[in-house]
Amino acid sequence: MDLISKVRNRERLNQQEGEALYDLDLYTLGELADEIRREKYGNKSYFNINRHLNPTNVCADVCKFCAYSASRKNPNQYTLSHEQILQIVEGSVRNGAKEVHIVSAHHPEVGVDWYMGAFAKIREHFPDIHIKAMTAAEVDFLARHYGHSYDEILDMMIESGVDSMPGGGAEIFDEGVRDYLCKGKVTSNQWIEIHRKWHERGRESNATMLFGHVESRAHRIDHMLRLRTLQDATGGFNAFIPLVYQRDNNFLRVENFPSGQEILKTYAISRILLDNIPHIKAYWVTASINLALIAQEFGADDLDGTIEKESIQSAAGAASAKGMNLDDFVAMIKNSGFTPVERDSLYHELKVY
Ligand code: V47
Repeated sequence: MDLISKVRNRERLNQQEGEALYDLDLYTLGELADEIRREKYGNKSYFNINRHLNPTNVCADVCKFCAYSASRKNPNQYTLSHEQILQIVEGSVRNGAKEVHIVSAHHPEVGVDWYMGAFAKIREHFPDIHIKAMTAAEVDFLARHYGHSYDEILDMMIESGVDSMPGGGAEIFDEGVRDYLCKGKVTSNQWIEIHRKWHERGRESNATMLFGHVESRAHRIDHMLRLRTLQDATGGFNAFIPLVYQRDNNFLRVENFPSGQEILKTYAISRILLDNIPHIKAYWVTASINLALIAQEFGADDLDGTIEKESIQSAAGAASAKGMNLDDFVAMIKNSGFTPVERDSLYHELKVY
């Protein structure tokens, strides 16, 4: 059976077939992904009202693509106190945020209690806010550096009030590319093990893929298929988030950046291959808002959120430092022909605009 018929019959594709999807023309691929997206969600596009918070940029690891951590290129170190973190969350809650998305660098001195204490304080003062915190890279770092098992760190997170885990730190699972990008950080198998353990605790998480740097199409497909295998076992992933590499202020030399077509194809292929991960998120921060809006027609059903302040990708050149105004966001989704639906962090619908 040919590839297009296989997709239309909702049959599972393997590595080779996944790679072959890239050879289809953009419109055919978009149509196939859009059929699946509309079957699941019709005209709805999801977003949430959230706040990104990055409590420290002091990092023991060196990832070549990172412009956020304090380094030779960014000598301005900071580490927020719990009081400062609480003040920020208080302001965001006042502005309507229902989720705080907390990702830190790998601080070698503050101790596990600084991380967990921040979550516990937020939980104590704001019992209703959803805390999405700690990438698997942070879990691995805290475990290794401070002498704990993954189980201990994950249980501490739950005791401290963390609700779900973000998808960061996945980068590209291929071991060769990963060694080149971020040797010494959480390995691919460890990233998968940590999410498996989190899901086994009845908790949900997301998964990212950083692409558009030195990886090949085959590496992207391999990355998606490793996630599909874990999802078959646990069902704990809510969303897959392809992150488009941002090039400024870092140590990764890249010759060829992906075209808009290549980015849209990657969204569409993820929708087709990841038949068991419900949501494909076009993270407007790295796709740019215009391409993210178009990605809604290429399989994506989620645009992340208003964010309020963004530090990781904006350090590398993305136009996201100040987040997105809610009214503008809603108007843009409407003008692009979709129905904006505000969701909570676990994708329950809160408001249809
Ligand atoms: O893992 C770092 C990426 C990630 C760059 O779970 C870069 O809902 C592009 O994981 N260009 C952290 N990306 C952010 C993240 C995330 C974002 C939004 C939503 C969710 C979610 C998770 O940022 C890291 C890394 O892959 N990153 N540097 C860069 N130069």
